[in-house]
Amino acid sequence: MVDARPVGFAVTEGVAVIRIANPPVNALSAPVRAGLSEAIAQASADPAVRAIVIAAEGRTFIAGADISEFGKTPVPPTLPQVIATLDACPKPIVAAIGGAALGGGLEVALACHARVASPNAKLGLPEVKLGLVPGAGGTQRLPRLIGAAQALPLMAEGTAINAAEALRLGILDAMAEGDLLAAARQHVLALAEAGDPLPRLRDRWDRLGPREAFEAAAAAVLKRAADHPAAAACVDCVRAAFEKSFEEALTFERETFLRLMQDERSKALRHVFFAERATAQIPGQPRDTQPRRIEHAAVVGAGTMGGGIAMVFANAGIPVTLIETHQEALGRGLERVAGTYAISVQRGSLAPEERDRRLARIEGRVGLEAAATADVVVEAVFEDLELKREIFGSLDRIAKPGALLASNTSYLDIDAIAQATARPGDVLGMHFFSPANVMKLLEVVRGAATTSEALATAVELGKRLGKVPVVVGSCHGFVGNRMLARRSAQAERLLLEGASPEEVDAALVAFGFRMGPFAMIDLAGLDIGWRTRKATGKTAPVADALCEAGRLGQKAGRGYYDYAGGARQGTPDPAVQQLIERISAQLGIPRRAIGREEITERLIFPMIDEGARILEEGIAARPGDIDVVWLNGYSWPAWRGGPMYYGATLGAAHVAQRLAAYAERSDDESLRPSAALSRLAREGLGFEALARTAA
Ligand code: 3H9
Repeated sequence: MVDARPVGFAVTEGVAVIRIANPPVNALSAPVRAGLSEAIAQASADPAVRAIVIAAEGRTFIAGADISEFGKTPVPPTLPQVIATLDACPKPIVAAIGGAALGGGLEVALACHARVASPNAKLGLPEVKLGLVPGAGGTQRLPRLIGAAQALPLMAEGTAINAAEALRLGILDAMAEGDLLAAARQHVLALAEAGDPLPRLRDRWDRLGPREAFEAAAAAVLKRAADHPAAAACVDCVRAAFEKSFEEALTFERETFLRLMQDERSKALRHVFFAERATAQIPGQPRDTQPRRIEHAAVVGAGTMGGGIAMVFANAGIPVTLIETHQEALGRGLERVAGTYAISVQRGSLAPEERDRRLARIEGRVGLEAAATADVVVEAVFEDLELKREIFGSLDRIAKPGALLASNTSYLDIDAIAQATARPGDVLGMHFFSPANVMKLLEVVRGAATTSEALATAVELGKRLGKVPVVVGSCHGFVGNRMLARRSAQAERLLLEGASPEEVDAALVAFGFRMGPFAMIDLAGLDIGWRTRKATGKTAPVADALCEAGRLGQKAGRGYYDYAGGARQGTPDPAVQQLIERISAQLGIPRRAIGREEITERLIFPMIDEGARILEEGIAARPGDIDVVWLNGYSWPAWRGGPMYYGATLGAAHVAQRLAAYAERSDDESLRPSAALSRLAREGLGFEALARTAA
């Protein structure tokens, strides 16, 4: 019979092996903590036990505290209590680390007397990414092991390091090339036999290193993460190691951890953690769906986007054929790719040899016939439905059976594209975001006929490419751009009602975005939106007038702002203000001073409203999926959880009521709350109620 307890205990030849088995990642849930405490007590009391090894089943050692327990009433023993038991144990204990030892997992290992790991181990204190500090002694023990100046950046940035690096830093005592458990047993027996006082990190105040070195590291951390409360709290906790006794510093760390746990920013970051993982579950997908093998890719169109997508494949080790209609266009595309890699080499973020390996995986070819051997073809040509249908019609003839046929369209109808082939089941959207080799988001657009297998293949491929794939339904603009269109329309409208571009931008920066909408459009170029508007018969009076005046953004030296002399930071331009005022007058829109609160709400609330409609139509499966789209594709500030999470914290009723008031005040019917949002407001429901309706 399989032992179902989450902590196993077995003694062989004087060594007790305490083995954690809590799939999928051995998180330190309440039963694990209780089991660990009991096992340590049992091993301490058993005269047959000379030494102890803590090990774990599966691919991870321990992924840390159980994040799903956060915010709930703590169930004893708490992790600090378990670690105190470890610390007080009179017998030597070694952690046998196979796979990830993160957060509380590393804290357990640090409370042991030594650490032995397999080469695939990954160690880190990533709590800061959840808006927290390590809360079970990590801020005190790691500095006492490798020095405060070395330990601080690891926890304040939350980066995980590999076993070789951990060995170099002295976090690990030994690396096990072969049998990890055997190596850990050998190590712990040697400690027992030596009979020396057990090495406890709590006593190693001497290893903290010079205070000045720590303060210099602290200044660097605070400069990089000036507005990150958890990073600043890490600094305070490590500083306590110099100023307080070990016990006092542990109490300070615990209080800080519990205080941050209540912080709205940490709650939002925890939501992000689970939302990102939930996107992997595709609604309606049979559990046993097997993705197809992808060994060779083709990208049609060597423009900026196509070249970027080819780089994404090459970066992930997948050979790719970049296809153009003419040699000149192909040459330009390949040059652009080589130029982008050259910049990375210049900056030191890419080794020249690795650049060469990546470039060797990209083969340029003229003519669609070159797509014949590809397992996946990504079309990335101009946004023209007829052109795309023509290409897919040809691909249907050329591509091998079972090849995934994907379009990188940003807003066109996937079904209309799929119908140009006799294999619509293999057709879907793979919408990359610009720059494709940088942005994490991948909208995987499911057509009416797309098969589960094709969908699973695209999602699996997206992960292999290092992207965050989110499955969305087909509609104009899908999830991200459809919501962005609502924000852009209000940004334009706010200008006409009296706000300046810099006031609109400043409001979104204050909200937490890195850039406002106008600075962003200036960077991307105004012509992109202009072309789309022309193709779809839409207008945006201010943006159109700027384009007609040749103000196409940074690349033209002028857009919403002035970039005279090649400046990267724009300055307000009186000519733009005059142009806006002239259009307001022509359209008869009265101008007034508009406060920051109204600007922010009129930019953000219509997006939340659109998100509600997207859920009701089943275009997104869960509110969290929409959040993941905005977090990874549009730099929504992570500590605000995403638009739907933010909307939920305010409540649908509040958002709907404000939108209705703005619609009245501005005489702008597009601000009226949708039927979907109004229903939630009326019935006091959360956004997930809409997702259930759609399922
Ligand atoms: C902490 O430790 C605080 C302490 O300092 C103090 C305490 C007092 N809890 O990522 P995956 C789930 S804070 C609960 O897809 P991978 C995850 O939701 C913690 N659940 O796998 C998913 O569930 P589902 C510090 C967790 O192989 C499943 O496991 N630690 C946790 O790509 C698979 O996850 C961290 O922040 C957890 N801690 O990557 C580490 N971790 O299948 C967080 C995972 O239902 N974890 N789940 O969707 C990770 O970074 C990755 O999960 C890991 C595996 C690298 C371990």
